[in-house]
Amino acid sequence: MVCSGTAITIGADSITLDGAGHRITGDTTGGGIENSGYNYVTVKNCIVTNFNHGILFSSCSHSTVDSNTVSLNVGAGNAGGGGILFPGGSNNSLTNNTVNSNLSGGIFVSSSFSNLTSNTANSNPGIGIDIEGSNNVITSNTANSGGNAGLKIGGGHNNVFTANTANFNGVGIFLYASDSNTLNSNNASSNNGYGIWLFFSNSNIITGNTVNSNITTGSNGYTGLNGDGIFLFFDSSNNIVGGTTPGAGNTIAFNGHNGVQVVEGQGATGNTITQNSIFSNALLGIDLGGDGVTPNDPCDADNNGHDNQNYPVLYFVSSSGGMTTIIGALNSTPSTSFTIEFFSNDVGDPSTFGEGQTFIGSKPVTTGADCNVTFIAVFPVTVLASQVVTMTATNSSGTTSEFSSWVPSPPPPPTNVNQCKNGGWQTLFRTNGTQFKNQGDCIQYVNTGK
Ligand SMILES: [Ca+2]
Ligand SMILES: [Ca+2]
Ligand SMILES: [Ca+2]
Repeated sequence: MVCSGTAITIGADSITLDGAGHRITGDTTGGGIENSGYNYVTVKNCIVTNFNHGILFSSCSHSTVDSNTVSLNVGAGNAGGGGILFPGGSNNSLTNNTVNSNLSGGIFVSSSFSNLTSNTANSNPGIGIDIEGSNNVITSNTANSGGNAGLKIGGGHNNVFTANTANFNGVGIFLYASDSNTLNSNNASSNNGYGIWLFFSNSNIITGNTVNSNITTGSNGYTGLNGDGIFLFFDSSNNIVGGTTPGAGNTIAFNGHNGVQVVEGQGATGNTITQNSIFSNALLGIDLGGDGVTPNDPCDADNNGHDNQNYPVLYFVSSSGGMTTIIGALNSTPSTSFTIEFFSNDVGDPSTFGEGQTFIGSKPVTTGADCNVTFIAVFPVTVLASQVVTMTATNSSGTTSEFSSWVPSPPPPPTNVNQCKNGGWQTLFRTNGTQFKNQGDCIQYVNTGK
């Protein structure tokens, strides 16, 4: 039977509608199942197709939509959801639904304190799953092959996304004006624009995700995007990509542009990129400003407002007996503490600047009044002769630099004996990276060049 207009309207609290696998089909007008304001309602095991919108729960709470198939609904209206829509309300549960091929989108939720678990929202020309509420828990859903974002958070805060899959969309996961959300262990790969895109979004935590092979092909959704793995855009501040606990690092590889791009906009700051595995991306591992390698400037004077944090400079790497020694330096804001992170890479990036494949360790350093600090870091790991080492610097407000060059550049030689007398020249290195034994050797070097 084909229904004209809305097929089923819920008219009381605490109703359970079990469709037992039966199908209701519309004539592209109205809703399949509608509930406006009744609570503790359950709708399950229904097949709902060819309406304007499939299942619409407006301002409902403590309600459940479970194990329905909601497809081929054609409404072009309401923000991102022609399939299942939950505008308003709270404490709802959407589980095990299949919501494919609805014209304007799969699932739209502006409820709060709700959970979405194990839903599938594939091949929707609009957004797969659109969350515009706060304090929701979104776990183990799949939103693939859509024409827009697979998962979107729009103006939603404190949501937790875990183990969701968003592949083959225009963008995998898109946060717009959304703060303090957590994205953990999701797969945002093989999308056509970006894997994860933050736009005007702050204080989000992005850990343990797989963000691979996002490459622009121009074939769907957001055309003109560049294929970055993770793109922090337009004043997105104080976000954390990665983390210091086991498993917190993201894998960000084989993307068609940069691994992570940060465009600071009008004063964004404090985006931390830590302990990830970033490799084999077409351009840089981290690009601040979207302009390729941003050169270091003396004392990092460009750091204010733009956060072009200077990167470390590699002097020397030696690995033997299961121990690796890395010597380098940082020139940045004076008398400031930083964390240097060290990575090994199977391949040196063709730019000679880096990516960061395998995290080796980190070391805190503090610059002197002259803006400089030289450091020696020793880690109980082996770096093969065929591998290269790169570094990042993160300042005390959490802003991470681009990766260093993997090509060692020897430190400048001492030029007068006072540099030796003042505690040594830097940390007493010759230009070939070998260490002076003592200050007498340094003075001899100044006097003889040997
Ligand atoms: Ca690269
Ligand atoms: Ca740059
Ligand atoms: Ca700088």
